[in-house]
Amino acid sequence: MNTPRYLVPGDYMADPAVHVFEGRLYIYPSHDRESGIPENDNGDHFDMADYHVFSMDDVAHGLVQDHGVVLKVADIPWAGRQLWDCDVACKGGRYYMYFPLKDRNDIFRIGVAVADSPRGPFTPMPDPVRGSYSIDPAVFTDHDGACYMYFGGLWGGQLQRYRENKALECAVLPQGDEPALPSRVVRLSDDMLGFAEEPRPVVILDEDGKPLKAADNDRRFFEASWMHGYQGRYYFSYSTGDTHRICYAIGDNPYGPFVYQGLILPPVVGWTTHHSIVVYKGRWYLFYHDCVPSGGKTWLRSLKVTQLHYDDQGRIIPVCEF
Ligand code: FUB
Repeated sequence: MNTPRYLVPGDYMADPAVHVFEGRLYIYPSHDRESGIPENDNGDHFDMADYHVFSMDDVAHGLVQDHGVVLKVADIPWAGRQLWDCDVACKGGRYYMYFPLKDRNDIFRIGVAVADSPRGPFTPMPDPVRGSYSIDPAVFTDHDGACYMYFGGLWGGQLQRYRENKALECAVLPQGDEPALPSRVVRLSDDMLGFAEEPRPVVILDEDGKPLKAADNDRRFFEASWMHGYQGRYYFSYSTGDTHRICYAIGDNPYGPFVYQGLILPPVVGWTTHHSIVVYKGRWYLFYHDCVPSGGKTWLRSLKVTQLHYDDQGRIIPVCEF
C-alpha cells in the first residue's frame, strides 16, 4: 500500500478507533455533520449525534462495509450534546463501546454501551461511568486480559478543569516550565462497566528523564490517546493539539512512565488530528483523518489509512504526507 486511502468517501467520519475482532478489522469513528454552529476553542462546532460502525477484511483495496447507526444521542438517558471520539473493547464475547458525551450541565463524561456483536447495535447504560470526565477514551487490552482506558483532552475536552480526579472551581492550564497536563490511564473493572481504581497521570519524560513541560507544544500531550504493543513494549501515541502533530512515547508497562520518541504524522489539513494504530494480517496501519475532501472545513473530516513501518530498533518511521 503506497498511498493513503480514503475509506468512506460518501460521508464525513473522524477519530478512527480500529480493532481486529473475529478476524475482521472494525472501525469506530466519530460521525461529523454540518451543524451550522460557529467554530470556537470549545469545539462546539463538533456537534455529532450518532455513531456508525465500519468493517473490512482487506485494508488496501477491500470494500468498506457500513453497518449503519449503532448508537445515537437520542437513545442515551443522560445525554446533553456532542458525541466525540469513541472506542470499543471485547471481553467474554461481549463488546463495550466507551463514548464521551456532554451531560445536561455541559460537562463531558464517559459513557458505556454494550452489544453482543462488534457490529452493534450498542445499548447504553443508564448513567455515565462513575468518576469519569473529559474525552477521547481509548481502551487497550494487555496480554494478560486486563483492560486499560486512556482518556483526556485539553481546551474543549475540559481536562484543565480537573486535578487529581477532582473537579476544580476554575480551570487551570499549566504554563511555561510547569509539567504539561497529562492524559489519564485507569484499569477497567472486571465487568467492563466502571473503573477498578483511581485514574493515574500518563507521564511522558524527555531525554533527561524530566516530565515534558507545558510550553513544549510540539511534544506534550493534548488529546487523542492511543496505546498499542510492539515487541513487548508499550507505545503511547497522541495528538499535540495546537501544533497538530501525532507523536509517541514508549514505556515498559501500561501505566508508564513513557519516554518521548518522536513524530508519527505531521500536521494534516484541518485543526484536529487523531489516529489509531493496528496490526492486521501481518501489516501495521495508521488510521487517521483530514479535511481535504471537505475543502478544509475543520469540522467535516474524512477517514484515511496508510501503512506504518518500524525500523530495526522498534522506532516508528514518520509518515510522510508530502
Ligand atoms: O471529534 C471531536 C474531537 O476532535 C475529538 O474528541 C478530538 O480528539 C479531536 O479529534
